Amino acid sequence: MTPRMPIEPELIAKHNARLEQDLAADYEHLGAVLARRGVDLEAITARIQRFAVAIPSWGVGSGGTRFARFPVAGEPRNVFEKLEDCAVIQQLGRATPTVSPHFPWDRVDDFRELREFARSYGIVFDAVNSNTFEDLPGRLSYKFGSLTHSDKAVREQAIAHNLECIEIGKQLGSRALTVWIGDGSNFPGQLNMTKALERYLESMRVIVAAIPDGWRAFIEHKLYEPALYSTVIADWGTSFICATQLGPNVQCLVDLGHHAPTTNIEQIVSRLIQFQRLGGFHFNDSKYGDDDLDTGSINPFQIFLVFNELVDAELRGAPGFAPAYMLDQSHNVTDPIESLLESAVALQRAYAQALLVDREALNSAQESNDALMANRTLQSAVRMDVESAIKMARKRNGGAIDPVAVFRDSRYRQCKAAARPQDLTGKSGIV
Ligand code: RM4
Ligand code: MN
Ligand code: MN
Repeated sequence: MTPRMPIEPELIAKHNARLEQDLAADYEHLGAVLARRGVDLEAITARIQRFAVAIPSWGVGSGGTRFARFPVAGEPRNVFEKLEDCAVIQQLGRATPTVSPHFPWDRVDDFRELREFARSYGIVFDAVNSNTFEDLPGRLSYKFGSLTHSDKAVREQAIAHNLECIEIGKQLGSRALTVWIGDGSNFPGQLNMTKALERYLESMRVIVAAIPDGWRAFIEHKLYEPALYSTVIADWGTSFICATQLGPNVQCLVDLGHHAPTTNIEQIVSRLIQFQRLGGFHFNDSKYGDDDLDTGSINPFQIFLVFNELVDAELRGAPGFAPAYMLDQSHNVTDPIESLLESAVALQRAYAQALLVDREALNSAQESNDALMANRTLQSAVRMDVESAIKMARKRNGGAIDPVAVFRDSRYRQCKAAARPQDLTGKSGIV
């Protein structure tokens, strides 16, 4: 079955035709530069073609801050419309074939129908995300925690929600559950830190027991917010300890924004790979905290260094290495579709540059304590302009050479602004 195409394929073809010649020349030049270094460009392009990152369903709605949210006209009002936008991103960018849903935000009556709807666009579902950080009317409150709450009834409600997410995930064809909790405290002394973690483990044991064969559970740490003094799963150390306590199918998820500024995230990644607990990533960028800015917009070098660790693991066949990639960002001032397109490219760029690192040279510089040459090896890879390889990979995968240009020219957003009158009580994005 040919997937439904929200953008006219002729429009992509028309744009590509205009850019093809320049791309061919740039690509040929890059091929020659890399050949001098003993690198086969075709092998790099083939790897970029296989690179995939999931879109979070909530990412296609406008985000917001504690102060305000400025919705983009025509933003999706429900999960079906979110999938339609995700299909645009995949059709143009060809790096995002999966969508990660969040519950109860994406709740529908018939999940089989939802799966079929996604399939009609060629999209499959990635990890299911549970939400025990927000209250629902008529339910017990998570104001003082969920899986770690002092009241057993609240913990049971939070556990039941995660079990339900697993059931939904089975119907959607997901293979993982991501658990992020907002539990923690705002005042020193408010929480018994030991008891809270004990209760977390107790609750998670019940959830993990329900994880189907072949699935993984990802636990996501975050150092602050909404709890502003302490969080129960604050850092990778706590996350790692919990994963090892909970079982081999439980792994740590690294959200780039969930660390203190200046934290050496690539080293965390290396540790988690070494001990086979790297579940995957929520990619975004940040300046101050969990800013959820677009991937690569603030510190592209950090993303490169993370990918340097990932490529190292990939090439040496590190045991148990199968990280799941997802974007997790809040688009407050841009069109989410454009931001997500550019963010996926930022990851492809970091990946491609990491593939260009001369691993042999790096290893020999490291072994001989030649710090300058080791760093120069990384620097010379990160300075390479790999844009033509990324564009070629996208074109070969059937996408647009310049996805944002096609998106703007398609007037998709303007059409949706008319077709999706906003219900201002509807919720999209992280608010
Ligand atoms: C959290 C965390 C979770 C995401 C929510 C919306 O800060 O990053 O992954 O599900 O935001
Ligand atoms: Mn996240
Ligand atoms: Mn976050």
